[in-house]
Amino acid sequence: ATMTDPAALRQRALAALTTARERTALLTSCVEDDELTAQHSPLMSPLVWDLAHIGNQEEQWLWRAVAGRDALRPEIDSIYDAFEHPRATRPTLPLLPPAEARAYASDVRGRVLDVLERTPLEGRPLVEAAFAFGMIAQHEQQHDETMLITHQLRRGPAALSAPPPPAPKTGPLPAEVLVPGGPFTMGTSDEAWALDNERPAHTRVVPAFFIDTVPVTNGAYMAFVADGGYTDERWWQAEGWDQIRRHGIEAPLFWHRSGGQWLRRRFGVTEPVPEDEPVVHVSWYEADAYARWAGRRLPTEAEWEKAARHDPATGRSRRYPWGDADPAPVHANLGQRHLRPAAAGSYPEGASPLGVRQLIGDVWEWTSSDFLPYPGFTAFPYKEYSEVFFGPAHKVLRGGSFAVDAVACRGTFRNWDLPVRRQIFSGFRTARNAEPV
Ligand code: AVJ
Ligand code: FE
Repeated sequence: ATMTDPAALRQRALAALTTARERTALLTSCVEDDELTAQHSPLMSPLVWDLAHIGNQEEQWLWRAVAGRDALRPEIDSIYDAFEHPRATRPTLPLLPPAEARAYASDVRGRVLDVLERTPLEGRPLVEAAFAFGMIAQHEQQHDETMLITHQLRRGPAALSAPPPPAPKTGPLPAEVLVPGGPFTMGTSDEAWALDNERPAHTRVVPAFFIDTVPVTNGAYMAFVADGGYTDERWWQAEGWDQIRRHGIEAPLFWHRSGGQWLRRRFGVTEPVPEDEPVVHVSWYEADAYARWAGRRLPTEAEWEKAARHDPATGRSRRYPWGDADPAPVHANLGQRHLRPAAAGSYPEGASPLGVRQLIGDVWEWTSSDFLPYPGFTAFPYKEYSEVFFGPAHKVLRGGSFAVDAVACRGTFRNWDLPVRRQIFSGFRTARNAEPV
């Protein structure tokens, strides 16, 4: 079945919406209701805000926009408008209490599944109608990642657990991979559920560069810390230096030193920092400082995508590093199946044609690039998804973390955040020029 077959589209939308709701239900039922209304960090919304916001976006885009029906709860739209209320102030809003938020989200979902079944996708602009369902499934999964971040920030005993990722089976890998210079196709014009900022496909010329085979590990990052990386201004951009001084930052978020070793709190459990795992919870400034200390630099966004998608044998850009097949568990650590990144060198079957590993899943990877529109960008379906964030304030992250569902992760997928952010599941890999510039 192809993505132009209405039955396949309907089936795919149903599966994506159902998977997202199962995750949402788990994330909002594994703690007591009082923990859903509490604010665990001023950086995050109360979990119950995310829950009703998920339902409200679904109501606005699928019930109202696609089905053309009247608003169910127009009076709550403004409470769940992310632009009207910054996260820190959301606990002060007249939020729907947990039981009502659950009932609202499930009422919307029941109606939307009915719409999905009855809407003749055939008779509509097929891609647009089908896109709206995919967009809403991705939106819910993005908030499921946001809610997992809230769980990570939450104090107290563990509420969530998952088996560890499988141990890597391969031997030593080369430290870096040479990506040859020349043009490649960046972005997409034909991926059905690609969001506005991933479009359109266009040619980029990227000079030859070397990129790390795997993301930077905790062990490598510890060497930077031990070498006085956080006390040597040489490695830091001014705003990053200012941030670590002001907040007394001396290691990634959630690390602390005890009995001569680094420990880390992860989802309510404290453990020694595992040296072979990709480092996570670092800001763009920390990633940038590490790279400079290592005599390297962050890859640009175009370099990252070329390393992930370019197939030198055919000159084509793949959907994913391993090819065009949708992600399966052998390819990448996605979907909150494991609540941690896998050891560096895992997922040989997810490698790119040139042998770069773990580009998809595990940790979001900071790039050196500002979040900017591609040539020919058009905002849809709303300016607030991407367009209002374009500019030098936000840096691009690529590849997705262990917390991202496959529906919201592609070789072309673009995430962005402020360079000071470190509560997100962010890591990085480094690069260097192959030729003198
Ligand atoms: C693309 C992850 C930056 O969470 O702010 C959720 C996604 N947009 N609701 C975010 C999003 C609207 C967005 N990120
Ligand atoms: Fe949202």
